[in-house]
Amino acid sequence: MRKKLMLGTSAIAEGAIEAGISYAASYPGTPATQILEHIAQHSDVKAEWSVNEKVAYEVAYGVSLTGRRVLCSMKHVGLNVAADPFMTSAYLGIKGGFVLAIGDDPGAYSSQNEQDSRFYALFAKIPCFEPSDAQEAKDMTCLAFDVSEELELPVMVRSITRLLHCYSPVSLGERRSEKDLKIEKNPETMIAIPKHVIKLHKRLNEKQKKINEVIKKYKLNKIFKGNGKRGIIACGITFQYAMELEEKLPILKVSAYPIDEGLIKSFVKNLEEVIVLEEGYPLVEQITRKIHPNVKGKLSGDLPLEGELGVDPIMKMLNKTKDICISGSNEYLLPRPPVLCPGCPHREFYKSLNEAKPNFVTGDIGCYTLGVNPPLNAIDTCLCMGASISKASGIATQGVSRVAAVIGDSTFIHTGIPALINAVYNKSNILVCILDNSSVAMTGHQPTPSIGVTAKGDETKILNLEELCKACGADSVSVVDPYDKKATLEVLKEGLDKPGVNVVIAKRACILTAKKLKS
Ligand SMILES: Cc1ncc(C[n+]2csc(CCOP(=O)(O)OP(=O)(O)O)c2C)c(N)n1
Repeated sequence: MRKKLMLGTSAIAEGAIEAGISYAASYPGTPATQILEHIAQHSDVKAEWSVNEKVAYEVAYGVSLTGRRVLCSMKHVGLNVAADPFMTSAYLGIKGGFVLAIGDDPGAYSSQNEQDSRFYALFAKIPCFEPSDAQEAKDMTCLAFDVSEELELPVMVRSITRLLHCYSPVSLGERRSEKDLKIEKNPETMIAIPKHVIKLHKRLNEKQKKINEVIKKYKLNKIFKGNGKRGIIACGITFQYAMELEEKLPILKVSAYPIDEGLIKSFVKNLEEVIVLEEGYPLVEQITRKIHPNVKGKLSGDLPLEGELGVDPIMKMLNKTKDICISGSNEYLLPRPPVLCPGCPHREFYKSLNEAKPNFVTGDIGCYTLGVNPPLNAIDTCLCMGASISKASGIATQGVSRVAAVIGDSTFIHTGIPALINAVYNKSNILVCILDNSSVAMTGHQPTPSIGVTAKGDETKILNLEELCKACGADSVSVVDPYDKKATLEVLKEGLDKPGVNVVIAKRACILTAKKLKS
């Protein structure tokens, strides 16, 4: 057995490789990005960066339809984008094992919110595994493929930044062989049209009992005996927090959902106080409150509802002096907020945009969001990926003039293109600025379709953004180098004053990528 020190992301990737996956699809997003990177760079498994999470999910679903195993990974908010195929795929079920690895980000270290994906799994009525360390992340991902095929359902493996971005030792097993290619056709179970939906939903509901049986069979939720009348229900990584406590309290370790209420009942039966630890929203606490009168957690106000939980608030709640300083204790660390790099082309673009004096600037998500910081103060709103152009259109419908939308190249391809078509179709008067730095810089310089390289490093066709915007019907499309201040200012001023949908593509490679290309 090989033992290696690895990141949680790599552990999940290795679990999938060990399970014999034939393909992996993802769209970058912290903390899940390195799952696909590991597969693409450290194995012979075919892998792709899809243009967004919905597409990644659908590509993965297609692979599963061939009877082969597939891993789809994304960050938590990516699942909002993929929610449409995700929800209905549970009704249809899967063929080859389908595992959805989700990276949640309590503490929003690199995200627009702190949503808890366990609720999505319950919403879709599929099983969700939650490892407590990298070894479990590897083992549970591998097991999730067997469970997926046993239940004919996608299985979610939910983990969080703290686990995914930490190194710990992982023992690797033998890699299993790929599944045989097997194409089946059955309209009643493979086509989600209204006349099949009720039957499909019934089938999904009937699987719920089996999900509980499978979770029991693999002993994913376990009771550890301890001393005293105070017990802990610890979900996922919080099991490690519970182990930090000096006294040996009884622990119910939760690693799989939906959680069997009967198990909680038997655990809390002789306890006077139950502490529920979970990273994310108080899901298990809510259930436990129905069962036991004395529950301490986030809903009781004993632990914070927001931010990463970590160990410190638990120690504080229990009146312990031990200060572990995992999270929140910024007094020990100098803050290091992200900033635009020296020489970043985005900064030069914003200087010109500020000079062009737009009335309102709708921002988007990427390195260029950092234009919000002083001294640039260049953005007035930021919501989610792809929203800049549609928000600008909405503002312009109310007669506000000189509205500019700022969006990166990857974000434009992700969800900006439909918004551009919408703006043209609905006769908006807006300026759309695409900041094309030829990479997905924010998440670690992954390639985009506009540079002609795949996740595996192979050459592929190049998407021409200028031609694309013209084909969408933009009234004007200009390409400028943001380092050329005079030309940039000119097209921005013109674009803000002219009616219609005017597009300015500010094109210059990210300073870090450009450096790498030169060396
Ligand atoms: C739905 C969703 N998926 C993924 C992410 C992670 N993410 C943040 S910004 C970004 C793309 C940034 O690339 P680009 O638009 O090219 O801008 P750059 O960072 O290169 O300036 C991604 C993938 C996210 N925040 N939301």
